Amino acid sequence: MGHTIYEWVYIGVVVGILIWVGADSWLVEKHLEEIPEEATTIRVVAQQWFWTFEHPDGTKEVGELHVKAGKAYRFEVVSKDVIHSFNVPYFVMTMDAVPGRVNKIWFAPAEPGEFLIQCREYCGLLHYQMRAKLIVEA
Ligand SMILES: [Cu+2]
Repeated sequence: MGHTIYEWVYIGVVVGILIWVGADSWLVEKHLEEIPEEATTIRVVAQQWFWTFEHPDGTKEVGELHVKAGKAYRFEVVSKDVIHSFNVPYFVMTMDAVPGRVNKIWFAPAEPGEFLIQCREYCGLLHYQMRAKLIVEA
């Protein structure tokens, strides 16, 4: 009893669909994770219990981050003490801040506005106060 031609066609169609869906999701993921060349790098420093943001020109902001709408930003997320997590709920952006490591994530806000930045990893007594404000300027 061998396989009939119909069984081989069926197997071929199923395998084809799996390859197509797999390739498509791979492309979407690549697009989401690939940081644009022109993105401005901002260093995000987490420590108990506040955020510091360092711009390319050396200026630092504590508890506030000013960016411009319509531009792309690459965040290099680091920690000075324990594990934290950089989280901007509005942009569904989360990246762990791990001592000794530089984790990267990017975004490109389209519209001006003010948004919450918070720590999403319990990091000690005042974890709940570890917040900052993201200000997207026009
Ligand atoms: Cu924290």
